[in-house]
Amino acid sequence: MASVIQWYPGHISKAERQLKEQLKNVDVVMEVRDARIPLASHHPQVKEWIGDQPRILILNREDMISDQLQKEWYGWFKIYGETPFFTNAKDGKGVKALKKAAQSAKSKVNERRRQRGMLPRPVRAVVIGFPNVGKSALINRLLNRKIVASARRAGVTRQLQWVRISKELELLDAPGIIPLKLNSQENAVKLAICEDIGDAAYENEDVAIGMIDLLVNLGSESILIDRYNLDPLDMSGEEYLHQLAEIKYNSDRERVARQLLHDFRKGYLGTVSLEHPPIEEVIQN
Ligand SMILES: Nc1nc2c(ncn2[C@@H]2O[C@H](COP(=O)(O)OP(=O)(O)OP(=O)(O)O)[C@@H](O)[C@H]2O)c(=O)[nH]1
Ligand SMILES: [Mg+2]
Repeated sequence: MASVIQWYPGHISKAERQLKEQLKNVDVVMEVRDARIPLASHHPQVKEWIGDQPRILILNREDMISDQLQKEWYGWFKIYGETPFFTNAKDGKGVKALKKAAQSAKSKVNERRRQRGMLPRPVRAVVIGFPNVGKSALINRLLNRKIVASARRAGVTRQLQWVRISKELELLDAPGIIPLKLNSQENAVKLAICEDIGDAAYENEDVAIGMIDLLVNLGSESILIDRYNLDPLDMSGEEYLHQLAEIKYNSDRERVARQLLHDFRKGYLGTVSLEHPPIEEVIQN
């Protein structure tokens, strides 16, 4: 029986409070999600927090999903009146378009200021999202220099930090914010697979088993067959993990679990998504 995944380190509740206060001072909110799991990496309270404030939706780690799937997500979000920006905060792909979008918020802000007889100022944007989705990396890209810490671990940014170095843009880096309770364990497993929650929250074996089951459910079992030469179709995720451990790792299940997760996270399994736009819902509505 897999243990329940919960992860809510102390710095997050403080950051959430401060973030809500700071939101009053910003012109535009950049909401970053993980392109591999745009739904599971969505914080359900974002809309309530930001109200009518302009928001730019960013699906980062675009390099980790296929071009075809990017098109599908783009179409899906468009149905809901949203325009997602796909970015790779590591190599900068898509960041120019994002700068442009922030720029247009700037002209609006300054038009209002001009009407009130005030001098123009840089646009103020806050970058929010789940932990480890690439918020700080994106800020470094937007500003073209390594100004805030960014690393492969959830919970790197612990405090809100204004970065004011450009005449055009002032950015507020925020710690990853996650709901107090992860109501959907299905989503929690996806977050764990993608390292968008800290590894203290889960057992590698549970998460690796969840990943195998998920890939099979998504019809992506060929990825596993290609990589590990073992077909998961006639077995559960648990059996698959056990068999693979026997064949390759001297029955060391922890080791095979780590390997599976590592291979996915490093992109060795290819551009694999863990979510697809919920098409049935669109057809029904
Ligand atoms: N492959 C890939 N890796 C990325 C991308 N963006 C960020 N990363 C990597 O993801 C890891 C997390 O990046 P951070 O910028 O620290 O993420 P964060 O959202 O600020 O994380 P917290 O501050 O912990 O909430 C780093 O190792 C980045 O190099 C991307 O577009 N593609
Ligand atoms: Mg950060």
